[in-house]
Amino acid sequence: MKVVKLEDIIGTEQEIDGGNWVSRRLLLAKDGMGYSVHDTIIKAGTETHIWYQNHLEAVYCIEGEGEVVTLKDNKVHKIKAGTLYSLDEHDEHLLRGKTDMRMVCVFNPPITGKEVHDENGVYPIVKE
Ligand code: 9YT
Repeated sequence: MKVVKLEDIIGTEQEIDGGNWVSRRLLLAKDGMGYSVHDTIIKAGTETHIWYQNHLEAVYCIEGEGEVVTLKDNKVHKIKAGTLYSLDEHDEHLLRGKTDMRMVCVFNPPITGKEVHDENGVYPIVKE
């Protein structure tokens, strides 16, 4: 069994500053679970274009509030602590933080840690 503490991830290469967000990767592909788990802060006042064409992601908000706009239908989905959204159709979306939001994110397939969002908000598949 493995125990991972957020305090041990902060300040390491498993903490990634994406500009609009900071992602602390608790579990990655190397951990062999078949998914990755991130504790991510979305910064207040930001809007991020995201389109995970190669991944499925579930996002559970545990602090703060904001919204997700799905671009295929321009629907605005309010997000607050206790709300989960699941990008089950690789949904292209805008993520807006009204306040700082703290999100627990699960990716399938798992992130390796080397991905950066490209100009289309996409994470490529990285083979380890
Ligand atoms: C909620 C979301 O997709 N934020 C962007 C960062 C991503 N979750 C990550 O790499 O942790």
